[in-house]
Formats: sequence, structure tokens, C-alpha cells
Amino acid sequence: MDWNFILKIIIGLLIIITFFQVIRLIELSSRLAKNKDQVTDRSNKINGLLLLISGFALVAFFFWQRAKWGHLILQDPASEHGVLIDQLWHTTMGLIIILFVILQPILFGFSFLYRGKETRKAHFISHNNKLEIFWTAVPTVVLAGLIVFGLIVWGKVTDVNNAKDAIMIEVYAKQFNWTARYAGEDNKLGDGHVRFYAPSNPLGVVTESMYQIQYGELETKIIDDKEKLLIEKNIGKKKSIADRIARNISKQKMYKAYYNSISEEEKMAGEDDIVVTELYLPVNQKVAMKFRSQDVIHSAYMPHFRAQMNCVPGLSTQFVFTPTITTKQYQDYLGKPDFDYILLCNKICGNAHYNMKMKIVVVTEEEYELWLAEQAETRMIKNM
Ligand SMILES: [Cu+2]
Repeated sequence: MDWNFILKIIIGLLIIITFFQVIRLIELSSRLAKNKDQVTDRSNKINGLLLLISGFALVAFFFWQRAKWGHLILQDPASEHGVLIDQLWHTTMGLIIILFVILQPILFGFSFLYRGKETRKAHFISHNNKLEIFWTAVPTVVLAGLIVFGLIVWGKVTDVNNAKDAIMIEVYAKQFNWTARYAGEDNKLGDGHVRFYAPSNPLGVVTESMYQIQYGELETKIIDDKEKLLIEKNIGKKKSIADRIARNISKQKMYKAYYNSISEEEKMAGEDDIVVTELYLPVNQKVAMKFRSQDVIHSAYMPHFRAQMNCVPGLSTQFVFTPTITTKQYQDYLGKPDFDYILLCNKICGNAHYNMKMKIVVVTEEEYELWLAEQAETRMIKNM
């Protein structure tokens, strides 16, 4: 335990308590002095000065923390639209900072300058039309400008129509990891369904081969159970085996019905899909990501690409972006040879949420082709 830290906290608390006790003492002593009107020119001056000091301390703290912690903000964007998002961010932040630096000194300065005085009488203004129009119109125009700017950027970022020539990747979320699927040679992702999930088929991809394997596995289980049922004597155990057989038969029926409901083309599309646990992306090429979730809502957040999309069970969401800087270039730029781009979950989805992340490697076109060929080969070997 850090006793030094605890001691500091205790001292801090004691100082606060002392401060309030002193204030109480002053109040009580003034009451004793039969000073009924406690607001005096002197007390107004003290309060005004305190406000002035705290106002300037606030502005000073703002600049200090920017100087001190400014380097902790997100590093430069590494995607095409990320530059736009950052422009939007900088415009909004810039406006806020300018207003803050102008308005805070005015707010606290005026409270000091125009503090109450025995000799001063306040004006009474019921309202002023010009002033009302001015302070309604200016924020309206500025905020409308920001919103329109934001909508234009959002429209560009989520324009799915420009995704036709993009590399198709599916990102699959589940508690608590990510799996990805490349569409393979045909650049078409095969159908996926959560009911087809199995340890050997983590994305529930529905293809002829997967169907045959999973249907066959159930068949073997049913035959085994039927044999067991013949020799089992215990009535309770007999019943549980019979239940299991019934369950597997209905599962088979469900597989068959779903399998027959999708087109031949979709079944074929999944055959060459490549499932991976690390993402490789070629630089300067459009990537279309489709997101699915198996259990709860997750959010795929790629901070360096300024991209984020919710992954919702039963729904397919998507996002298109173009990485512009390779991992190697970014490492050189940061001077950190162990830097990696990352995709992480940005929705608190359960107890291992903090650890739900996937590495992203941005490489050159040639390196990407090489990696993809390697993955396709491993896939072939696994399927043999
Ligand atoms: Cu999650």
C-alpha cells in the first residue's frame, strides 16, 4: 500500500475541514458582533477577488494541462477519411477553445468589476430584443455550420456505394474475442448463421462442405446414442439419451431447412472464405468491413483509422475505409518499433471486455498478396 499517497489524502481532507471550520468561526463571530447585515463592501470585495483568482486559475490550468498531457491524445490518422474526422474535431475544439478563452475572463472579470457596493445601484432591464436576437442567432449559425460539416463528413465516411471494388472482410465479435473472415478469391463472403456455430466453424459459415461435416457429426452422435439406448438399463439414463437423440434430430432438421433456403451461389461463396484472428490490410486499398456479433452488442473501434462500428446480434453493419500508412511507416514515424494498429471493443460487454482486441497489420500490396496466399494454403491443408 502506498502510505505516502494515503497520508497526502488525509492532509488534504484535514485542510478542507479546517477551511470550513474557519468560515464557520467567522460567521459565528460576526453574529456575536451583532452585525446583522453580513454582506458588506469588504465581503463583496473578498468574494469578487476569489472569483477572479479561480477564473484565471481555471484558464491557466487549461493551458497547463494541454502542455502537460497534450502528447497523450490520439496519434495522427492512418486512413483517408480519418483526416476529415480530425478536421471536424479540430474545428469544433478550436471554436470551443476560442470561446472559452474569451468568455471565462469576461465571466469572472465582470463578477469582480461589478461586484456589489453600498453606493452602487443595479439597473433593471426586463428584456432587450436586439440582444436576444444576437445571442440566439450567432450560436444558431455556428452550431448549424458544425452540424452540416459533421453530416457531410459522416455521409462520405458511410457511403457504401463506393465499396464495390473494396476488399470484403467480415469481423465477428463474441465474448471475448474477434475473428475475421476474408472473402477469398471471389471477393464474396458466404452466408453465416449463428446456429451453425461449432468449434470447427467459429463463424457459423454455411457452405456445402461445412453442412456435410456438421450434419454428419450429428448423424454419428444419433447412431451412437441409439446403440447406447438399446443396452442401457437405467430408466432415468434411458430418458436422457432419448431426449438427446430427439434434440439432435431436430437440430439436423433445422440445418437442412436453413441449408436448403440459401442459394447455390451463396453456398459456393463461402467455400473459399479464409478465417483468421489477425487482420492484414494492404495500404491505399479500400476495405469494406461487415460486422456481426454472436452474443451481445460489441463495438469495433480502430482508433488510428478513426473508424468505429457497432456489432449487433442478428444484424449486419458495415464500414468502408482506406488505410494510408503501413504499420512499418507508422512505427518509424513514432520511433516505436513494437507499435501495432489495433481493433478493440468499445462497448462494455462483460468481464473480459478490456482484453477484447485484435491486431491489425497494414502492409504493402505485395506483402498482402503473399500473406493471403499463405492463409489460403493453410486453409486448404486444414480442410484436407
Ligand atoms: Cu465486446
